[in-house]
Amino acid sequence: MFRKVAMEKTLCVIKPNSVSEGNIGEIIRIFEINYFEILAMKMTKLTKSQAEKFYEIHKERPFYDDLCTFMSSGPVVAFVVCDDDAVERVRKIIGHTNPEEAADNTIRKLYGDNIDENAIHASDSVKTAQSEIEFFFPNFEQESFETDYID
Ligand code: FUP
Repeated sequence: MFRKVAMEKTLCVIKPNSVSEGNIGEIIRIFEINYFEILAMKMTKLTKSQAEKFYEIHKERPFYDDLCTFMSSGPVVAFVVCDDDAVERVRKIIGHTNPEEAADNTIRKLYGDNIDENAIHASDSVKTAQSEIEFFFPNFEQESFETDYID
């Protein structure tokens, strides 16, 4: 039975501040205890131009250059999670963009340093998730073991 195929997927990126502060494990654990299934994961260091491409949608915003410099300043951990309603549920557990405004126990509240270095990225829609998964995992649909997942 191919139960996982129809489930919603989203992309998360543990940002360089969380990696350098030693919070990868704690953050992943939050996804596990919330019953998300992790389908793919990779540590990588983005070049500045890769970060610019990933955040292209923000290119007119005043923080764009600093954001891209930060996102290319050290390794990140990108991963794909799936669940019913994954995009919405993940946005809820990561919390508000600004850690100061984030709800208690959200990832950004727990591990974000400030609005610029807010610990984690997560896709904001199903459509964005598709292109962001493709960005970090270009062969995801072909290679993912989800297609032969046996329940
Ligand atoms: P979010 O979807 O919660 O990640 O928030 P946005 O799409 O509004 O912003 C994308 C990223 O830009 C944030 F995660 C962090 C960065 N940002 C800043 O660096 N400064 C700001 O004032 C706002 C956002």
